[in-house]
Amino acid sequence: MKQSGNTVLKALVLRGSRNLFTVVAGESAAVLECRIKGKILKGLENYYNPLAPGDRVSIEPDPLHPGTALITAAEERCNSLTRFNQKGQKSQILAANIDLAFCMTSPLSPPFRPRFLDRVLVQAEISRITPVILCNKWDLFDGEPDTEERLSDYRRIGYQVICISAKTGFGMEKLTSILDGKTSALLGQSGVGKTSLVNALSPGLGMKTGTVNEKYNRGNHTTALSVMLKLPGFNKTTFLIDMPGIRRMVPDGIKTEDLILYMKEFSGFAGKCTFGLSCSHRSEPGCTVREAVNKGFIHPDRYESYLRIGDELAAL
Ligand SMILES: Nc1nc2c(ncn2[C@@H]2O[C@H](COP(=O)(O)OP(=O)(O)O)[C@@H](O)[C@H]2O)c(=O)[nH]1
Ligand SMILES: [Mg+2]
Ligand SMILES: [Zn+2]
Repeated sequence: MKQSGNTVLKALVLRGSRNLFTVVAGESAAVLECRIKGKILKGLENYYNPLAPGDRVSIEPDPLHPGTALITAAEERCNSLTRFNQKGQKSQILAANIDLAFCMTSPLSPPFRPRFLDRVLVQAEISRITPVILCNKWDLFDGEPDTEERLSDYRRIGYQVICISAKTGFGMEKLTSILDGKTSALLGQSGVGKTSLVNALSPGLGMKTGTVNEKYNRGNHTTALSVMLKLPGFNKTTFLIDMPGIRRMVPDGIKTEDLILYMKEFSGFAGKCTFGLSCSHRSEPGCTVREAVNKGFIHPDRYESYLRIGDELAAL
């Protein structure tokens, strides 16, 4: 295709900051460094970052500078995983066009944090991306009953939970069978082992991993940008997006009153309370959500997450 004398190619964004992107293009799978032509992409002006790994774009290779190109347009996305960027007060795109969101935690080092998991699950639901809970570092699991109980509750409400160890290979067969042929994003706090998992799945890539900061028992932020990788040895449409550790996952794209719709076991109660859709599920009489908590259908910790995420949404 010719356009104003320049060759236009289709490309896939592998990584990017706010103005410099790495893409892979064409049959030759050439990797090119790109900037956006005219600096702004139509339709994406209101995002914190215009493009993310997984985005599909049109590019014009720069004949004067081999290995570089200009991005001229972005294709419409099937979906995008976003979060609210508080600094920029805008939606930040973490990944685009993905099939699975692996919500990654660890039982220890860093400690199991279901509260964080709930936020990531809500965001995946908002984005209409199937979440799968991955509990890595299972080799460190000490049998803590609270962790077992929470993981089994996530299974009960309908999430797939896979316990793995990037270190020993435990659980990897199950994981590889579900990610084969798909584009998946790895979401989780720093130090849970996202990059280690990428390396375990494709040893040749040798991505840099961090050591868990002993003092705070938190990881250092080793991966500064999200990066999309093609996994060798799998179906050729298998990609993984390794993301930087997310410290704060502020929900993006919903109103406070709609939060209930994005929490799996809560959603069936929407509109069923005495005060109908105007119930905040906090103190109103005849609240079916609080009744479900009392009856054990909704886990008290999930209800606590609901309250906290709701407070945060209301304060945005
Ligand atoms: N024991 C154990 N340690 C792991 C496992 N996976 C990763 N680690 C360690 O956890 C630390 C953080 O890993 P990294 O992959 O950088 O985490 P990321 O921040 O989520 O990308 C490194 O010291 C890894 O060696 C695991 O399955 N078991
Ligand atoms: Mg990492
Ligand atoms: Zn209610």
